[in-house]
Amino acid sequence: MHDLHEIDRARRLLGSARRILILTGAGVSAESGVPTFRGPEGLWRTHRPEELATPEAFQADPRLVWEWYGFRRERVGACRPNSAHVAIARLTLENEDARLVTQNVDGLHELALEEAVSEGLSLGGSVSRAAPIRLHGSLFRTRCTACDDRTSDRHPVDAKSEASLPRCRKCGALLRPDVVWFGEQLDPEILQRAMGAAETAEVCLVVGTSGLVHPAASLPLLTRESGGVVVEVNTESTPLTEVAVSSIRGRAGQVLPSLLAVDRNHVVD
Ligand code: BJW
Ligand code: ZN
Repeated sequence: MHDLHEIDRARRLLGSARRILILTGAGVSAESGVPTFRGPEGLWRTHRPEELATPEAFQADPRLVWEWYGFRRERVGACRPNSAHVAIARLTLENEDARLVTQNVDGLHELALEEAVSEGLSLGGSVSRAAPIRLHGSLFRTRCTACDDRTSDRHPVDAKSEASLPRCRKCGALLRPDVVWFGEQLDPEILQRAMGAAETAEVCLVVGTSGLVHPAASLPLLTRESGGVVVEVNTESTPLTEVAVSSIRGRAGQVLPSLLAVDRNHVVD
């Protein structure tokens, strides 16, 4: 059971802030049925994600890597946003100074946002501002290995042989998932936006990330160096626990709805 006193303290911190940055990782989607990366359930067959999510792995065996992404596309395609995604979507729609930065490639934040908007929850704020800043790309997009053409792509992947792998419509070269692998640079414009949000945030709320992968894991440190505070929600402690003023042990889907049901009376406009 999570500590109600700690949740209350964190809720007051969030309630008195306007500029809020929410940084999410795989743990926010765990209750939707999306496997996290680290830990036993992150294993796919006998492979660790660290061995597959690299340009070297793709170069050595594109079929194997595409098979893994095909499996994940199928699995994630059957998942629904959970109450954490919904609470975050509401906050970013209601508070125009809130920003969401995600490391996730599963598209569940986007889906929660679309659903909140179609339920009439947009309170006049811009929906594109509420859209997540995606640090590591998307499972449902591809990029050409030759001409760099990017498209959205929700098709099942035929990874029976190298000849059946997805190919570029423009130049015929092999496509790759449009995600950021280890050792690859993040899109500089996207990283700049995320760093700007981290620097100006009064509170950085970090949800369900191991805090091991950089530069994502450096964003809360940037908030702290700029005079803001860090609040963490995670089932375990992480390297970010020690920089957080408040760290709540619990599941995102259980904690976030009460944490973000912010009493707007606390807010000084
Ligand atoms: C729950 C829960 C529930 C469970 N509720 N919580 C500085 C220092 C050291 C190294 C580096 C550095 N800067 C750069 C590097 C190198 C490298 C890096 O960080 N290495 C470290 C691992 C050592 N970084 C990079 O290479 C990055 N590129 C870069 O910096 O370019 C310049 C450069 C290159 C080389 C050297 C130096 C500079 C790119 C990183 C790209 C990461 N890509 C992946 C794959 C994306 C595509 C895909 O999905 O296939 O991104 S790897 C994988 O890890 C994925 C994730 O987004 C990312 C983070 O994982 P996350 O979200 O934290 O998930 P988990 O599973 O680890 O944790 C889940 C957490 O949730 C746990 O804590 C649970 O307890 C918790 N949880 N259920 C709440 N219900
Ligand atoms: Zn091409």
